[in-house]
Amino acid sequence: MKLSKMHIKTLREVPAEAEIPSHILLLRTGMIRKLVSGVYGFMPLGWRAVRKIEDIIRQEMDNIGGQEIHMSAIQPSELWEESGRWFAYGPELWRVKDRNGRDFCLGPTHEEIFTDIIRNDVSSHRQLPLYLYQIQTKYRDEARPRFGLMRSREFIMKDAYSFDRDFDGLDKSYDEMYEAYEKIFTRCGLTFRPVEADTGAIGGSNSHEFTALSEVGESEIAYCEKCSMAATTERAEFVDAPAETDEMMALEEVDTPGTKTIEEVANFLGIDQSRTIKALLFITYDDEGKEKEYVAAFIRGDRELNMIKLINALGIHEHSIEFADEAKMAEATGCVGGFTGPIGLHDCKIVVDSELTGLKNLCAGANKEDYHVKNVNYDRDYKGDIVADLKLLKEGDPCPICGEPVKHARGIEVGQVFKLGTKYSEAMKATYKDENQKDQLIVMGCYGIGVTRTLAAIVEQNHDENGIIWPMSVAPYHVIITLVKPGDEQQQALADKIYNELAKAGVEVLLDDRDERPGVKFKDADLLGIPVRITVGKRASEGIVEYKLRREIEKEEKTAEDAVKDAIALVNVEK
Ligand code: 9G3
Repeated sequence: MKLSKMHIKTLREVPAEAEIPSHILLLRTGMIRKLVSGVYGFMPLGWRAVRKIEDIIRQEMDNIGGQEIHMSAIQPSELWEESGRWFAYGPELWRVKDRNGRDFCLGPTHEEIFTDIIRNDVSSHRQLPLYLYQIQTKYRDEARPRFGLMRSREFIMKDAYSFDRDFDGLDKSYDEMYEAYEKIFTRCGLTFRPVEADTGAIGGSNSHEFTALSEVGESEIAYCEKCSMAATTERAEFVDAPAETDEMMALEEVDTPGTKTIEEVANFLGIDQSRTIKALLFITYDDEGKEKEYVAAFIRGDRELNMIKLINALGIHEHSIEFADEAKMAEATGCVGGFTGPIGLHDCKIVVDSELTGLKNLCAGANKEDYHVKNVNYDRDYKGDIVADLKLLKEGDPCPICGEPVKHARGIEVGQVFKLGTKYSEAMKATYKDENQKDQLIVMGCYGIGVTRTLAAIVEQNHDENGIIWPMSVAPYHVIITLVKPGDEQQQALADKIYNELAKAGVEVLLDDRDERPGVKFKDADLLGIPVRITVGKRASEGIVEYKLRREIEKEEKTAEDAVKDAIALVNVEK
């Protein structure tokens, strides 16, 4: 392809909203184009890279027997009413109406659609196991789209669904997909970690998130360098401190004026924060968005609350809970902002972190302005409506498996695999007849890859101050020939010769034949990040060119023949 003919618009400057490298670079290279907030189009170079990622995904899905289909992006509300999810999701579900006022959504995911296919088509055990997948545009009306492709409102996802006779079958399918994912992300040139993830509202038994390590990622993972523990911090288990055997002492109310925070009351009473009980106050909403109930969560004073664990303990959706307005809550429950404790609260759901049930003689708020209570003991003085692990595993906390202090890292969630079990087949009556002609529920798994998010993650992990450094496997082109003086006969002839030999060998080559100063061409070659640059300049008359790899500093002069040979060899090894 000749750069003088390519429809490309590189930018020197980008809008201030582009803050992270991938967003900046995908805009500066002209690979993506913003339409509106959270909605991007792909221009020629960008779309070539997206298709490379898709092709890698297709190869690995097909290698494990996946069959590609392509479902509609628009989905009738009836199927979501059957699965019970139509009312479960808030404004993030992009609802639309047709000309007759019928309700649809732009699909954020396709569990209902695939289950509907299967319940109509599968009737015998002989048809299972079955893997169907698609590469499809998805819609989620994010409240705060940001970071370009990282969190957009329209994006491309590969979503696969496995259908098995039983849970053993699901375990096998899950493992096959898991391994296929490792191959996909390795081939895409990503540094990633599969981590245990929260199954959240989608339910099901367990799930893994494939996280591309990156400081700008929104996912936070906890991992142990000593054992194999790796989980999103939302999911990470946290082992309770050992139960204490001290005598329970008598309750004692103490005057603690103005000590609204854990730190203040611990300092005031000269005790460690781990000897206090922290209260966090919430209000929950039902599916119609009406106020449901007040919730008071209690954890050890030096711990942090893990909101996902609280939400899972309450069995509600993420958007059905908010921090309470303490004054309003006080009237209804007797709590006192800054002095709330578990004793004496009423008309409020008490959720207690499991660790507190084993600790003795703690200090808690007295539900009275400027007062705390000492020697509070679970069971004797208060009980929880719900007792569960609510703790957020922080950096340095003990690994739940081996006790070693855990490490934290940030990353970009590029893939997620879930065991769904029979959540959808039960709701939508997707069954098959087993060997004894008995109806059985189909057991499902679902497996997503954020294709456009993967593109952004690759750029996040592969760039320098001059631009992108594409891994060969997903590079929009393998080689760029920088022709210093297009008007010069000898340079033009040599460049054309190299171009044709590379193209004939199946190398994807870009010829920069623009009427631009050499410096601009070199800067653009670095910005676009094409893996191999061959410069045809003043030594063309001697058949000598300059050969440089984008990911290395050094350049070397070699004959045009050697440059062609080396480029073909490198591309064949790395693509
Ligand atoms: C919705 C909206 C947003 C959502 C979902 C539903 C995330 C939703 C989870 C999944 C699970 C898997 C198949 C591929 C892999 C991921 N955000 N999820 O279900 F209505 Cl608005 O999408 N789906």
